[in-house]
Amino acid sequence: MTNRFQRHTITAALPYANGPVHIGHLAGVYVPADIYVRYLRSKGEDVLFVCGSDEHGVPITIRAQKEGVSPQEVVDKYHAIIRDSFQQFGISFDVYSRTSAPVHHQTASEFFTNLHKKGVFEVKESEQYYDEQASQFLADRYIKGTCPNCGYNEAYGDQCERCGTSLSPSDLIDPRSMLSGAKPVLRTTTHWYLPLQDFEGWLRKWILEDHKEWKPNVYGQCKSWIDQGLQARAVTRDLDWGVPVPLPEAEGKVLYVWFDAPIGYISATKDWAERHGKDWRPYWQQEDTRLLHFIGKDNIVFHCIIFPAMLKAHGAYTLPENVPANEFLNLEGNKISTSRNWAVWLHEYLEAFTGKEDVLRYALTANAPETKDNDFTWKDFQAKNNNELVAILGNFVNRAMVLTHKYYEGKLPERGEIYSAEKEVLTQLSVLPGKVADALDNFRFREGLAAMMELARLGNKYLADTEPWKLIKENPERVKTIMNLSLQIAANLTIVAAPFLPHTAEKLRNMLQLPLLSWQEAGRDDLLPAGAQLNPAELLFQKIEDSVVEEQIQKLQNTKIANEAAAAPAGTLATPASEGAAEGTAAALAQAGNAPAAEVAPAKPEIVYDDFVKLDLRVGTVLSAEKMKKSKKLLKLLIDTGIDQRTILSGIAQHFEPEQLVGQQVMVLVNLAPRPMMGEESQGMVLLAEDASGKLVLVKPEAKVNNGSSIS
Ligand code: B3M
Ligand code: ZN
Repeated sequence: MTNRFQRHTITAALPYANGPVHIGHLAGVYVPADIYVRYLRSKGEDVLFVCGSDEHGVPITIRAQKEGVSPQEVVDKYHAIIRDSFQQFGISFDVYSRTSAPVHHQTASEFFTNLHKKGVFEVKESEQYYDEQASQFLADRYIKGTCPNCGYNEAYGDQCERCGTSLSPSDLIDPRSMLSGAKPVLRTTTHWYLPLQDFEGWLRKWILEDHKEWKPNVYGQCKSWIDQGLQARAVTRDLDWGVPVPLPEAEGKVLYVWFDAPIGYISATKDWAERHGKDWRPYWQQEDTRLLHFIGKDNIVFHCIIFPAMLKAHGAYTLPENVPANEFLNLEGNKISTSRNWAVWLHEYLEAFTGKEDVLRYALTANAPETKDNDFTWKDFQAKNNNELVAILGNFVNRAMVLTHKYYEGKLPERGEIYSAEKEVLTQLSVLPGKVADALDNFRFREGLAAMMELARLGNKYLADTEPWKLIKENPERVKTIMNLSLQIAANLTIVAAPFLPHTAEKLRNMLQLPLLSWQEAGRDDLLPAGAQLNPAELLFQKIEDSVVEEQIQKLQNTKIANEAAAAPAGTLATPASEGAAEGTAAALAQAGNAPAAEVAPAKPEIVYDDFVKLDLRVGTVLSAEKMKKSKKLLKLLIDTGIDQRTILSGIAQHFEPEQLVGQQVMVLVNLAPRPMMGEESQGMVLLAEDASGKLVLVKPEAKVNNGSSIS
């Protein structure tokens, strides 16, 4: 980095507040950004780290509609969940704001007005689908119909979730509105467009010539966009959730979410400044500010092309200096998917692995999808914990601490004569922090982490090679040197590990009674003075047993089974997915009664007997049934499964009165992973049959049998 910069404004992509965040988000964006920020702060740089929730856009309105609540309620709920998860993982934002905040509406509105007054926008008419019954234009996601490719009749206007084909609403056979079910009609509407083609020459020079240092994945994507030729993009939408377009002739229109969201970085900065009595302007409007955007690869065009074009058109703002985007993280060999619940959700991890926040930070950084997509597996997670964090870093620190307590009552001994082993250690100690720094300066976080671990390995090896526990009798002077030097390594780790493993570094500082030291101190061999008193040793990491990761693997297995069941278009199972998933699956929405059922569900692909026996199906009796306050669709059932009494939430409220069900025997899938829904947990699924008209009936044993009888 050149020193023409006085401060850094570092942004991390604003997560959509329509669901919780998962490990893919953490690995791709928030952990690398946080490592970088902590590293800069440790060097004493002026850094502002901003983020917040992206609270506009169609997915949020769809979710609200599905849950029967307002969009504001949806974003309030997820904003809090996301903010808390980040905080617990130690993602050290200076501010975590939100785009439904007044400061954002005002900032985005003013930004639009500024560009409008400059005559930047093109205003164009186009034809768009309209729901005459609901008196509303329909976003692509609000239109469903039959996929022209595979015949699936629950395909969305932008994509078929069955075969993955990208669609536009006019491709759908028999399109219907998800608001009213009516056939949508085409109507003329007016929108404001950002003429990206006018910025093409400038973008070509600014990125392709002046920013050749950008990561190859980022540079390559930009080049391909620019080479294909840029086109005007609509920055307004016909929708009633978002920042209203500040023009009298634009009644009923809002700013497109991708127009307002990046402005959210500026609003978040203002939010921070207001709370702390600071000036936000230098962080955005001075040439000596270095602006960096940490994002995932799907956001590259917005941050490298569209937002810079907006900033350039405005004129008062600084442009990003770099956009270190990452590729994607997969999970156990499959793409992470919110709608298929194929994810490790951070709030769930935090519950299952309390106190192990740094373990996930470590595993995700070691496997960060920096240059290509990468895979997260629970086995690898366990191995990284047990074989690296416990066996190397934890073991080294523990041995150094325990021996010092044992031999010297926890007081750091003086160093004596230096042998060749010590010489080597001293050389490495002076070199390794620089290796970490060099990697971090170039956004190579995996390499930085590996160099940090080299320092721990160095210490571990030094103790293993010199065996002070054997020398203590014959050469006690040498042991003093060994323990002193080992603890100097540990002291260095408080600095060098801190960006990666902040909770661990803090624990270590407490053990060593060290304050937070700056990066410039790293590499020194005298961070702890002789005679310094250490606190008692504490274990930094604990082994993770097989059973613990196997439980997580099983949970994913159950998700897979549930997904396969839910993939049936008109579903014969009353799946609770419609309330649990962060986006609606097609099947889930069919359950919600938005679409007519198919005549007969198409056959599913063949399975083997082993697939079938994974399902633990039992006969149970409904003990009680009640409506749920916040949901029109769900009934809360208490079921005696023979094994236990459990709560199952079933999306059948529109088909049964609760009292009809009490006392009935039903068939229950009992080993489906529990799912949280509307503040309750559903522990299984009740089987139902659905006929062509969409009517649901219970699947029951032909004669009364004991609860818990298994079905095979
Ligand atoms: N919310 C998309 C995403 O989470 C979007 C990022 C906005 S950054 C300004 O992938
Ligand atoms: Zn299809």
